[in-house]
Amino acid sequence: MKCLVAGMLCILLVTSPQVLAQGTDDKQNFYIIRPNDTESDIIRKAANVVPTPRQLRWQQLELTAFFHIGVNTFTNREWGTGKEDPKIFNPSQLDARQWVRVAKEAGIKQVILTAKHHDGFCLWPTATTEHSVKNSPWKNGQGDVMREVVEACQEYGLGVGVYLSPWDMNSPVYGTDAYNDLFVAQLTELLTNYGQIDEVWFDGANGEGPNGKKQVYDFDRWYRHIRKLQPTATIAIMGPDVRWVGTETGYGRETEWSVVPADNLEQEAVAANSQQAVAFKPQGDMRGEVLGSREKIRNAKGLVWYPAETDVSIRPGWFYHPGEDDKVKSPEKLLDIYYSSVGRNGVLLLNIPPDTRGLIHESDVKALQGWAKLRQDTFARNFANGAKVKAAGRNKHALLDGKYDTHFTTKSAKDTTAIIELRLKGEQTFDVLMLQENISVGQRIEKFTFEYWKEGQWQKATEGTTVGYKRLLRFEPVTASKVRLRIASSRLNPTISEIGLYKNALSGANYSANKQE
Ligand code: FUL
Repeated sequence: MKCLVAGMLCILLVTSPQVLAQGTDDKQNFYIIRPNDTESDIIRKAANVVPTPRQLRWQQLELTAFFHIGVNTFTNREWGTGKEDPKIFNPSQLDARQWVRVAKEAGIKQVILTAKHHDGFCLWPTATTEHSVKNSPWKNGQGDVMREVVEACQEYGLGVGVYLSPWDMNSPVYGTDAYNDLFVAQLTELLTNYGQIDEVWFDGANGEGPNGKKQVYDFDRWYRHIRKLQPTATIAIMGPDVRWVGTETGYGRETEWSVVPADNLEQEAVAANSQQAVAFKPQGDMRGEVLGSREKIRNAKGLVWYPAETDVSIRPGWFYHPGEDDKVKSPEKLLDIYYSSVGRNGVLLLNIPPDTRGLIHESDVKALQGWAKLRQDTFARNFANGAKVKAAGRNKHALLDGKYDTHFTTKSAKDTTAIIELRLKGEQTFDVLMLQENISVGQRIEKFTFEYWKEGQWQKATEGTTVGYKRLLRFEPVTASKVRLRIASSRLNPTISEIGLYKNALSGANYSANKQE
């Protein structure tokens, strides 16, 4: 991932974010900050930046998975060399339906296949190179892993994405202009022969090819091509729709803004294209502590919706290694990761690497089942359900109606604080708070406290900064019949779509607090 970081630092030319509407108070996917904008103009603009429909769909997936499989699975390496003989790719029992079923049973909504990793070996019978499954003994060279994954996803109703590594250690044309053409040809095959593709995932690794040369990637051309062939697909990481959270631990930021500075917005292009395709260039190191704070956006030239994806592997490596069968993350660890990724306004991308048989190993299946059970047991019952809501604002019933699209908000845009009091149905015991903002109107909440009534006064159970699409907070178990959420600061009238109170299925000190890795 070091290479990815280096890649993040390089300039990206990004095409086609949508301008959703015009005017100062309208919802847009990005805003240009004008030199005469005051600080409050900037805050107001930030509060009106919204996701595109493809970004909103992606955010609502919450859980996605990676399947890393390829020649590395058979050489027991993490990175190949590009010199591997295709004949080593020979999974004895490859069953993509098992992969997708296991993912689905764990609550995962979309999977991404490593169609080509840095070694250049293609998991589909491409016409662009001989370095593919068609020259492997697997299914006598007649197999197509991409096809099997896509068909399994269609059968089980999951979204499907593709990881096509820009770095290619095998291609003889890598390091020349011809490689950008070859890459476009590979994208064309993957994005036209397999039906709907929902995500295209690029990492930033940019090493040397077989002739010792490095490639200048024509990202702009690739993005335009993807938009043309699969307009609903999100382009992730080295792409305009989704950003890397900045670590591979599975732990996102406590304060996670989906609206971040885009300092090299192409003002001319924006003006020229207004409602259509617009060019802008997110750039810079995305690993910083808080990317979208008031301090960070104060001097921004533009603001863009650019949400975080939190990727981590269920094992120490991204590819399967038999020596790691006993190092699979436990259900408890995966639950902690869930709270710290999905519960921190991110989408989790959990890698589950198939083994040399071409199956998800028993250890991983067991861990995933245990993880799903912990989540089901925890979130089966919302102790706030049936509560009587007291709040000055509009649409109180939306808080507990189970519908993300409806939300509570204060009376006017000027009311940037709120108190929402819930009289629960009798005394309840809980230790998890779940909050959701309706991000289709923007991300606004900056600071909140959650309190419960005990011995004649309000006591603090927990507090937080950003909410975003979903915020989960754990605290010491509380028994109370009256609780309240105090929103102390928001960039515009705050919205809350849903509020939940749960009892963690894992009790004990270890998981009663919000921990960092
Ligand atoms: C990185 C790659 O170098 C790793 O091998 C892995 O595929 C990870 C998800 O992305 O950039």
